[in-house]
Amino acid sequence: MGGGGIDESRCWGWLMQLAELTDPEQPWTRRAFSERHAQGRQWLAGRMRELGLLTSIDAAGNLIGRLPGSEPLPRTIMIGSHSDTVAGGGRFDGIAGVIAGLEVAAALQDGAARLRHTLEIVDFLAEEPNEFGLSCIGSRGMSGALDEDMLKRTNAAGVSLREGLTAVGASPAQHKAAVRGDIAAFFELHIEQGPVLEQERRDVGIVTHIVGIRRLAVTFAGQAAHAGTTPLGLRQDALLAAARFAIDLRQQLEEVRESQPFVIATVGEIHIAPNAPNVVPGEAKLTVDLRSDDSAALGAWTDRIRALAQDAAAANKVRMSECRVLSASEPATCAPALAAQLRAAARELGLEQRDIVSGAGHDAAFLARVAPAAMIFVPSRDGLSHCAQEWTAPAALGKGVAALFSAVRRFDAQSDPASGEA
Ligand code: HGY
Ligand code: MN
Ligand code: MN
Repeated sequence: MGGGGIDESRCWGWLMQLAELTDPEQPWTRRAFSERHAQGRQWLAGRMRELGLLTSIDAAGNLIGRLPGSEPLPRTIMIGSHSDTVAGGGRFDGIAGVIAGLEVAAALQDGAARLRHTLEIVDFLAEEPNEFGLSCIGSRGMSGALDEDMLKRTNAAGVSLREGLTAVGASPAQHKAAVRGDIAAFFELHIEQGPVLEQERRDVGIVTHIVGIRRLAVTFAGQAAHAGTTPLGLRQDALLAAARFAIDLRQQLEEVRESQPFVIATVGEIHIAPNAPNVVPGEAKLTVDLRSDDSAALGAWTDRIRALAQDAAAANKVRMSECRVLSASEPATCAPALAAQLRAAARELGLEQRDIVSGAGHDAAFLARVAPAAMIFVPSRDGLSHCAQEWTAPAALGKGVAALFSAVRRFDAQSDPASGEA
């Protein structure tokens, strides 16, 4: 057994079992809407049922395990995260939080205990960017942030998100039925995906804010031409414009590196056409991932990115033919009362803790639109995430799960039906 009433080795064993359900040629990969992801969900639903949870898929495609409480309280305590991964991601991003929920349910059962509230463990659908160009699809659905235009989005094969949702057992025609108003508290355990907790030798991070994210599609339109016969002065090289843009963007981010609000951006995806060794690139399409803990900064930097792209295009005699917002999530503030429960739990367990802002996006940012939401981070070795090297030691995970378990029981015991909190 681990500290704090949880079973560290059971929790670790479950996590490794689910992590092993990966595309074998690219560990660790379980992409949303894939057969592999469906396998992972079957595995999760099996563990939920073994723990006596009633399993269902809601109208937005979220897998939910539900354990009625000991009292007929109207609202639910929810623990969740996501089981989909980026391509070639790690074994912890997302599933650590879903498995943590399973471990809370199992630890309650070990002690023949029940919460007063109904407990729900959730695997949110498609938290990571995916073939439909939209992240956090399930938590958008649960928080009323999924709309008809999004459902019309199609993947490269022309399949609509509406069809994709139907294929995973959701009911997109009734997706508004997924919107919740009965969640008393939402807790998400997640790996930090950054270096701070490890560097400061902290056991857990209590999240105060979660960044908002905007993903922008930027296209440079030049002219494909022969690599041997087109003089430099006559080229309209789209890749050169994209490279100029990426360097100028990085330069501007360096200038605000130490100031507030927090702003960061990344060009992590680029496609050039015709992408041939003996052809000057005629087109470059890239995605900019822009983040800030301040809404106004997200708007201002969207304008700055557009201006930088236009300048880079002009400097290379090409056009910026597109600068479009692909997806957007607003910055979120975690519920102070729940964060206080997590801090008290960590203190009670003698854990080293600190408050932390999340530079990663999470389902909790959407849940915070409809419920008090809180997050607890466990350290990531070398701060690495979204790669195969992602690692959190069993004991480190166990400390976070123990703090989560304690905070959930604290909230459950203290929330008062009369106050409307329950
Ligand atoms: O990109 C993110 O921050 C998260 O991993 N989806
Ligand atoms: Mn991720
Ligand atoms: Mn994640």
